[in-house]
Parts: sequence; structure tokens; C-alpha cells
Amino acid sequence: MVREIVIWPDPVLKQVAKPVDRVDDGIRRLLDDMAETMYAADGVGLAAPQIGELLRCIVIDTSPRQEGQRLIHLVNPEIVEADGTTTYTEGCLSIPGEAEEVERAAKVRVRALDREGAPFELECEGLLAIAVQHETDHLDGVVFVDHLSSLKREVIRRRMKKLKSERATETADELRRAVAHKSAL
Ligand code: GNR
Ligand code: NI
Repeated sequence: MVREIVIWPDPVLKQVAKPVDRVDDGIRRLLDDMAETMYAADGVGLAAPQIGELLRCIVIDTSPRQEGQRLIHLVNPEIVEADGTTTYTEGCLSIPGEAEEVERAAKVRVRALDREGAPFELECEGLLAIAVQHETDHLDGVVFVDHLSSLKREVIRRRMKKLKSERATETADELRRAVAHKSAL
């Protein structure tokens, strides 16, 4: 099921997510919802807090054009090694329309559980390394704008506030139209 993506700023995006104690059918259902939501939004990754679930679960697919081909599920991910630095122009599905350069490690080694609960390690570079760091940040209540200057962050905060109020107005208008239509029947 495609779920609604939480827009920053929101208290849920500031919380530290809870480790998963058992990878069961409920967690697999959550991972499936996350993948569906990520593909529907054309993203390369998604962290559970972005759909309001404060659990340490991530999905990543850096080649979403071939849907399902390179889908990675990470439960309780831990970055165990980081090397070098690189900058990349990042975006976030929770901060639509914004993109800024962020400095991160160029290579990371991540340890996690897969969707069967089996531990694995993955050596990451390029966009995959960026995505792993961006998503693990989400699990610790950090978004990419937290890596920017406070001036840039506050400008983006104002734009998100505007976006949210526009969306709320649209939703109210739609609701009013639906009610008017129903009473006309
Ligand atoms: O879709 C996404 N694209 C992206 C581009 C550059 C750096 C990071 C990302 S992750 C983002 C999806 C998202 O918000 N995941 O939390
Ligand atoms: Ni994000």
C-alpha cells in the first residue's frame, strides 16, 4: 500500500527510531509499503519515519527505473566503516522541491538485517553510499537540511510552511466540492 509521506518540519522526523526486535510479517509488510511508496514517489530511498513509523527500517533502490531489480531492505542498519569525503546535491521526499549540496563519506560499509532477519554487510560507494547515509540519518531524527547553514535551513523551512498551507487549502477545497456534490444528488 502506498502511504502518505510526512513533510518536514514534523516532530516525527526529529525522533530517534526504535530498533526492530524481530523481523516478522508485520515488518515485511512495512518494508513492502515503504518500497511501494518510494517507487510511487520516484525516490531512491525511504526511511520508515517518513511514513510515520518510528522503526529502524530502510529501503533503497538507486536504479528505480528497473523497479524491484536492485531493491535493498535494511533493518537495524549500522554504518561500521566510513572512508573519504564527497559532496552530492541531495533532495528528500519529505522536503519536496529542495536540493542542496551535502558533504558525506564517499564510501561506507553498512551492517543490517535483511527481510528474513538474516545479517549481511554491504560495501557502498557512489549514490548508494550517499543514500545509505541520508536514510540512516532519518532513523536518528536528522534530515539533509540539518547539514546546511541555519540561514539556508530557515529559508527552506519557510517554503515548506507555505507548501503545507497550500496543500491544506487544496484538501479543504476538495472536501467542500465533494460535500456540495453529495448534497446536490
Ligand atoms: O529520492 C531521493 N533522492 C536523493 C537524492 C540525493 C541524495 C539523497 C536522496 S534520498 C531521496 C529519497 C529520500 O528522501 N529518502 O529519505
Ligand atoms: Ni530523505
